[in-house]
Amino acid sequence: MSSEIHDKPVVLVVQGSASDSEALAGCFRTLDSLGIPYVRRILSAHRTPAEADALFASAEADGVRVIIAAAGLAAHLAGAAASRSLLPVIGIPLAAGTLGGLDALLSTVQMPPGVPVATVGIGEHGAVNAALLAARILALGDPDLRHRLTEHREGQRAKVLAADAGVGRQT
Ligand code: RP5
Repeated sequence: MSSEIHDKPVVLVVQGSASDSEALAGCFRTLDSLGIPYVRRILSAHRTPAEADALFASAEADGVRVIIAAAGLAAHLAGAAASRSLLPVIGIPLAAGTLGGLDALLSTVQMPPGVPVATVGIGEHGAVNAALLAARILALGDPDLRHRLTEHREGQRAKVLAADAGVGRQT
């Protein structure tokens, strides 16, 4: 299992538009930093429904273990993935229009029972958490990745404690 995870892409990241790239930078950076191989695609559930459907339908057979789908506005991409595949799907709602991402959040999170999407927060912070959530899922079968996740968490802790040490304390 462990070697399978290291040999080929195990995360499929699909974004609904090229315009979503900036918001997703942290997702890709986090996957890279944890050494998780991924495939990145740009497909839309509304503008390229046939291509998106084919991608999701074949993802598991292609070796993918977790799908991350990011879209803005009436975001249907994560739901489309979850309806076509039995893989765990993580949805990232993006702020792309006048509603600041609330539209995408509700479209992504309010799935009907039977078709689950694990929805993270709106935008770039959610994008980082999507990568970390995918990593936690994969780490269930990959002790090396679990170790890297532990180090990542320790790094976060050290950063906060260093910041705390750098400010004056009231006595
Ligand atoms: C969504 O519509 C995309 O995910 C993007 O967030 C938004 C706007 O897309 P573009 O018009 O910039 O291609 O489907």
